[in-house]
Amino acid sequence: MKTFYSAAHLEHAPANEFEGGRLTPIPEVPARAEAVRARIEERALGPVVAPAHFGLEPILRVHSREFADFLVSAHADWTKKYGPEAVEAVPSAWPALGLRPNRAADIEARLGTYAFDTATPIVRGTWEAARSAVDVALSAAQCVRDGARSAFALTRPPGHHAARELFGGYCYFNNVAIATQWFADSGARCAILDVDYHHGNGTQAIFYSRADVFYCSLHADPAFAFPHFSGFADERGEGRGEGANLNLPLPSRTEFQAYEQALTCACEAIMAFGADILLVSLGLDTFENDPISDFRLKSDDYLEIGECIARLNKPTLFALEGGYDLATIGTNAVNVLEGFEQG
Ligand code: OKP
Ligand code: ZN
Repeated sequence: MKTFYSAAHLEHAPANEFEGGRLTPIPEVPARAEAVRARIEERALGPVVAPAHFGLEPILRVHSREFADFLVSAHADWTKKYGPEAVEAVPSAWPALGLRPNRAADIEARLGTYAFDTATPIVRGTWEAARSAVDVALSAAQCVRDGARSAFALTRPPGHHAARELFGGYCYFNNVAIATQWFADSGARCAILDVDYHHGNGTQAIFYSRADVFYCSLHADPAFAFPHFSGFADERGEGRGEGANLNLPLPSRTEFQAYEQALTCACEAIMAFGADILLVSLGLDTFENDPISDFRLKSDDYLEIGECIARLNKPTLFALEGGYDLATIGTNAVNVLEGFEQG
C-alpha cells in the first residue's frame, strides 16, 4: 500500500494547551507522524511519497472561504496584536450561549468564533501544515480512484474534529471530509468509518444532512469524554441524511471484546448502506497505553481491525487521526494496514 506524506507537518509544533486549569504539553507532536513513517519504512509496507498540489478549491467544498482566509492570516494577525513573542494563537473568549459570533477583523473575536477549545493553537507553520495534510488526503484519494485497493494518508494535523467553520481537538481542516467530498463530486457514494477514541464531531456535522455519505463512529461516550457536545447515540442524521449517521459510544476502559462487537455492528451498517468507497479515520488512541485515553486495545487487536475492515471489500482510504503513545503509534498503525492487506 502507498503512503502519502508531507514534511510540511514538521513546522506545526505548538508547545502547550490549556487543560485542567493549567498549561500542559500538547501530545499532538511532529514525532507522531515521524514514528508512523519510520515504522512503515521498517516494515516495508510500500512506498512513501509526497502529495500533489490540489489548491484551495476542494477545501472550499467543505469549509467556508471566511474560515480558510482566517487560517491563512490568523498567526500574522495574532502577532500583530500581541507581538512576536506571542507564538501561539489561542482564544480566550467565545460566543457561547446567548452571545453573537463575530467574524469581523479583530483576531480575538475571530478565534473565539471559529475555535471550540484551548487545545488547538495556531503557530506560524499551521496554515502550511494543515493545507498540506489536505493534499496528502486528496493524493491518497486520487490513488484509490486510479484503481488502488487502498492508500494511506499520513495526515498531520488530524482533521475529524474540524467542521465547516470550526477548528479544535488539534484539527484545522477536515482531511477526511474533504477527500470524501472530492469522491462525492464525481458521483461516488461514500462511507466513513471513524475508529479514533474521540467522536469526529466535525465529520458528523459536515455530512449530517447528506444521504450520499454515511458516517459511522466508535468512540468514548461524550457523557464523559471529549468532545463533550457531540457523539451521542441519538444523533442519527437529519432531513435527507436521517439514518446516514451512526454513533456507537462506548464506556470507559473498553476492551477489544466489546470493541470488536461494536466494530461488527458498524461494518454491517456500512454494508447495508452500500458504499462505493470507504474512508477510515484511523485513530490509534484506543490503545491501552495511550496517554490521553482509557480504552484497552492491544497491538495485536489492530491487525484484527484491519482484517475486519478488509472484509467490507471496498476501495479504502485510511487517514491518520489521533494516537499519542509515541512508542506504539507506528506499530499499531501498520498493524491495521497490514491486517487490511492480508484480510
Ligand atoms: C484529538 B483526536 C481541552 C482538552 C482537549 C483534546 C483531545 C483531542 C483529541 N481542554 N483534549 O481525536 O485524537
Ligand atoms: Zn482521538
